[in-house]
Amino acid sequence: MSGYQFNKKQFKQEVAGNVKKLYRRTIEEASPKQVFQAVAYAVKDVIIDEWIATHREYEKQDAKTLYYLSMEFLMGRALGNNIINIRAVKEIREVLDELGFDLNVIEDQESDYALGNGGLGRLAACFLDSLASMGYPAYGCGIRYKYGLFKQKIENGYQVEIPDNWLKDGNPFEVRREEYAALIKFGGNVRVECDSSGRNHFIQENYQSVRAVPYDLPVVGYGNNVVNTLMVWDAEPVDTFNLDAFDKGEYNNAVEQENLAKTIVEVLYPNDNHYAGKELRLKQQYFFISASIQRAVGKYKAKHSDLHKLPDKVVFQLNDTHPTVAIPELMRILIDEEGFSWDDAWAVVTKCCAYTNHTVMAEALEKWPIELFSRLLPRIYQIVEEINRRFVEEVRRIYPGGEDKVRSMSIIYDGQVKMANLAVVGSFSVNGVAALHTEILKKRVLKDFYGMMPWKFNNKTNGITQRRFLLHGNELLADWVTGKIGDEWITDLPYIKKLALFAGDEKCQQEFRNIKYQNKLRLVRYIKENNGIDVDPRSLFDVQVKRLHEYKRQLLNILHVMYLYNMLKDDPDMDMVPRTFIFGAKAAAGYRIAKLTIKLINSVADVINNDPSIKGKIKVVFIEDYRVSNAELIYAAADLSEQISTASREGSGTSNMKLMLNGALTIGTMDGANVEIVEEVGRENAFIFGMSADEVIACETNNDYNPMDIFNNDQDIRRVLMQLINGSYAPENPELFRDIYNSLLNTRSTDKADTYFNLKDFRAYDEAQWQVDKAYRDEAWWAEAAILNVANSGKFSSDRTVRQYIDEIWHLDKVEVSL
Ligand code: 26W
Repeated sequence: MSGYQFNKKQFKQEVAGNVKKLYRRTIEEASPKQVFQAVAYAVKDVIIDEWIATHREYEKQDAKTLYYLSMEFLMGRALGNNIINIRAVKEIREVLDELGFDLNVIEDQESDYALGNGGLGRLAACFLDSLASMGYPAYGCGIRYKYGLFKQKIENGYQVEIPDNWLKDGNPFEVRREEYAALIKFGGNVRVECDSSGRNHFIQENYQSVRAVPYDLPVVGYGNNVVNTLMVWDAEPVDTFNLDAFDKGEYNNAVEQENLAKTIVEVLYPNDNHYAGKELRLKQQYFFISASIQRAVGKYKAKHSDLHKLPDKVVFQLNDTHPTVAIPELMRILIDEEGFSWDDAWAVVTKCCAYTNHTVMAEALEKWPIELFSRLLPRIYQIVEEINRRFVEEVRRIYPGGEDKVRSMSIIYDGQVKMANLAVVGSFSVNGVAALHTEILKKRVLKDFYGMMPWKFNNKTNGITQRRFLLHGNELLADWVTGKIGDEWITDLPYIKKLALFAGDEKCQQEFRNIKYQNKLRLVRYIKENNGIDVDPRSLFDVQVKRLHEYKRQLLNILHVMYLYNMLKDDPDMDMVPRTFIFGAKAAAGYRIAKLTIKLINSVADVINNDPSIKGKIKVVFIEDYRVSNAELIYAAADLSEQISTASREGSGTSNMKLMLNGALTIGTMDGANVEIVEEVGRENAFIFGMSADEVIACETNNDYNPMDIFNNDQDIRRVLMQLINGSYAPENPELFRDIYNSLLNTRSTDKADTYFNLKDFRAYDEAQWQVDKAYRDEAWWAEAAILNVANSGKFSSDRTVRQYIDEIWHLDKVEVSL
């Protein structure tokens, strides 16, 4: 596949040499952390030549380039992935063995690159892996946050957020690219100057500025010599405290500029699916967008003279609305700096930009107050106003008297700048992230836009990279699959379908069960070390790992555990398959009810795990600090995948795919990509329950759900709910979970109760859970279904997703790199 040969001997010398150079120690004296650094630099040496060669090839072919604009890239750790993708796992493991170190231990020394919250950020990382592995020119563009997503500690059952100082030991893989530094301007005012030819010039003055400096990170393709780039921007003050500033008495301004530079890239906002309207966040957005677009335009101009043809060579993908200022920023550059007319600029922008929507949750929609937006970005605001003026004119032309349409589609309305509307108007493509989600966008959330410009709308069902989530995360299963069908699945996941042939074979089922068991032992050890809880590896591992959000319904899961526990208390001999309920979830720091749900899960865990009377039939484990690196351990060990969001709310979900790929069966609602998972694997190999998206939406529209009726009529549910407020799980403070109880019933105010339909879906969920219990007893059936899940996961590779983006949106040129 690739021309290069890994040279073990040279690599070994380099590792030892690096330890000496970096730490003045011999390899025998080095700590695992030091060895990690030394190995990482040695790997970087291998990568760097490919990196240079790749970009030389891109230049030579003048290939069309994707800029994937995203506030978040949840990359996880780099070393293990890079070693896999340069295809040197075996060799490097041997080298380390010979040096007396264990590769796994060395990998564990690296911090996760947690520059993202959850699904959206990890999707961006998977796309970069697929783009490089398929050989397409692409840059990721983001922010080099000094602090990534907080680390989670559980203290007394509560989540405590610890700053994630991921760069404290330095990052061996990054390269600072001083030469691409860009100036970013905030605030001030816009002066209009008319030149002799009657043309207006817009000049921003009295602004504050920061210098954006990119750090490039290598994104290594799998065995193809391609190395792409993730550029993340750092902020630095612009000549602070220069004499000029003092002379002019601008001391304050100089200090403010210095502060701006310090704060702007300080920390990733930990909100997921919730818009908070913070000024600093808008600064972050404009900061990395202006810098990235400047770099893209600069790169284009180095080779081409006519910016009108920019769309032939450049495409910007907007990962949700967070990068939407790209649209007016590119307008600004073309008009103010390049002398374009409005119409010419608009023609270019609307051929370069494409927008992905990830969520229909109303509270996630970004709407900036005009006052804030125009104060921070005065010139950009003028441009947005003009985009809006022209767009509204067009709406009125197409729909005479259609003021309802003007209201719903206006970019500026009700004192706010609506970023989703701007993204749709300024893009040539608008896509959802699963078939159901895209339909909901077309029929509801963006209905009027769909009516007016249906050609823009398309679906791109999400995917995940099998190279990280099977090849790296589950070596045993990966080797087994390769042993059965060969290794084509690594670059062509649908090939894994061949495994279906073996699903019914008893010996294969036994092998599969053994692998699952080994992976469970690995997770049991991790849980023992990190949580101090003893878990029975023979129990059914029932896993729900994802951000904590009410719509994802971790609450439904834990209420059901409480209900099972009640049954066991009533009848300790109740016949059930022993289960370990595994949760992993971070809650946004300001999301009260989500944090309280974490406390509830931990409180329930405390009671149940310490009650000998139930004979260990249920265990509840909350895994602290769920993140990409420990996710890989969890997926590999899972039997059951909980995908139980309120139907219509989950855009796609991606943990559903990762768990399927690792042979877990899904218990879930018909939501997001679950619908397509079931389509692939067959309803008989999953446990589907609950209201459909249409039913949820109808129920909301007609307002005909009263959870109180269920509470009054279902004694089991009533009992569980009463336990939230009678101190069963919080004897020292019986009121502790009152807010959760109220969110389900809302007995006090006129606020709507249980907007996520927990109680309405409870019985159906319980029934599905008993089907799981029954199915798990049939070892052969379960192993067959699990293998069929792996075998039918082919559609959910991000290689497929990226292929569709390329064919239908990006139209990139493939590049071959040989060394
Ligand atoms: C403005 C605050 C904010 C922050 C993050 C709003 C919205 C977000 C993201 C869109 C949240 C997110 O990660 N959404 C998830 O995206 C995944 C990738 O497409 C989907 O699989 C998930 O269903 C969706 O919730």
